[in-house]
Amino acid sequence: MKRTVWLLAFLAFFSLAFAQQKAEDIIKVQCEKAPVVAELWHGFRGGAPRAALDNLAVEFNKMHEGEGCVRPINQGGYRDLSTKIKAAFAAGNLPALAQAFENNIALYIEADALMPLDGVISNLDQLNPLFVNAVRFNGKLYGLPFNKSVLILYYNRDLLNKHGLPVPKTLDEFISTAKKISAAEGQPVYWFRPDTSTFSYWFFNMGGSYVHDGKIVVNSPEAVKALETMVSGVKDGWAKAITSGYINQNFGKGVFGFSTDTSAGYSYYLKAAKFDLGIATLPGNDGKPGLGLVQGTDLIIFQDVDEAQKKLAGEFINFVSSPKAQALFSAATGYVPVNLKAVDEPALQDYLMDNPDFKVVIEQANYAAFEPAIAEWEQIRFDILGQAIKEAVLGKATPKEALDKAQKQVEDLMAGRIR
Ligand code: FGO
Repeated sequence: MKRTVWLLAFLAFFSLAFAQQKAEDIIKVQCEKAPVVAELWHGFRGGAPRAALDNLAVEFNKMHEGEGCVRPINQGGYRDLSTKIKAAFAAGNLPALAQAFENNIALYIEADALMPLDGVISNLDQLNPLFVNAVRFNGKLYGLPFNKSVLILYYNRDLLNKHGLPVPKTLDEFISTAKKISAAEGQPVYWFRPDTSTFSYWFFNMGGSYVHDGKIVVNSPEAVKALETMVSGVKDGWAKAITSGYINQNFGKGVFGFSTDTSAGYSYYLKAAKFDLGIATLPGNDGKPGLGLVQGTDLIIFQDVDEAQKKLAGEFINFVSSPKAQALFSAATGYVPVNLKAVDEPALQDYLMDNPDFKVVIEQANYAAFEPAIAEWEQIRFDILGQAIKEAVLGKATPKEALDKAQKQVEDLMAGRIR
């Protein structure tokens, strides 16, 4: 029995790696013959997102044989990607296409590096207006929402059944359910990464906002309360901070009950879970789902490449945002279909029939929240706010102390005093 499981796991892994290699090899051949090559720098290290992106490129290149090819190139994780793009500004070797968060777009606009996409995106009126709005800066479009995720609730259905408890619908119910099960199991069952993404769940749903009177504020009363909830969860034994790797990489190291994590983790969670994995809209307030942070990226086109590459890049963004491409990409990965017509596609209809849970991702996208789209935000969310969250969760400072210090750093940064 054990051997069979191992064999199956090995075969599944091998076939994925093999499929990935195959798509990459096909693209290599496609691009060797192509008169125009548009590079697409991305932050997908592997797994279903990378395979799905490569598959889209293979299909696009087939349709444009003799004309040109798009070549996805992984640059590490998302932050490595933005670091490499900043270096490419100086080196003058920018790609035609890249993934970017909205705050990256704000920064690249300051460098006058981006091609406006008004008149380029042919599917515009089919795209989710929330996502489109987020890529509009000073009235102009600078990105194509591509792989946009939303925070959802992941839960262990076996564990809830064992304890005879329903899926929590409100913040209070969430905490009391996590407390009850944790007490009965003798260990914390709400798992979270002590970072800005998890923090955003508690922060937004406790009424928090990062912008007050045009200023970035990370130490508001709501922020302190959100961080105190995470810290007290750990102290009171109902929450566990996962300090290394993704949550799905930690299954097997204790009893997993819940997490509030990106919908793009769905394929990874499904693969890793040895329990009946459930997903639900986030516990919220007043009978409504909670607000879920939107993550994932948009596709951008850099100005400083030749016209033939820009034209091909424009065709690529239209291809990947079509209803069919979005249906396939979403079903394979857990990203929200950015094209509202994708749900009518047979590929997504079939997927929803087999996986009715997936409706959750589509429903949660109606309760979405964004972080500020300002050029400094990436540094703030990782090096300032992210550090403060870690310090407080690891007990090195109280939530208030950590966030007050972070606020001072934010103000120094915004005043141009630190880099
Ligand atoms: C990730 C990061 C940002 C910004 C948010 C920003 C930069 C967060 C968060 C920091 O595409 P999403 O939803 O999910 C990612 C997807 C592809 O890699 O799959 C998720 N994944 C991957 C492997 C795995 O084992 N499990 C799994 O869930 C992966 O998270 O993006 C969410 C996680 C983080 O990267 O640690 O977006 N994020 N805002 N990053 N640079 N800048 O402004």
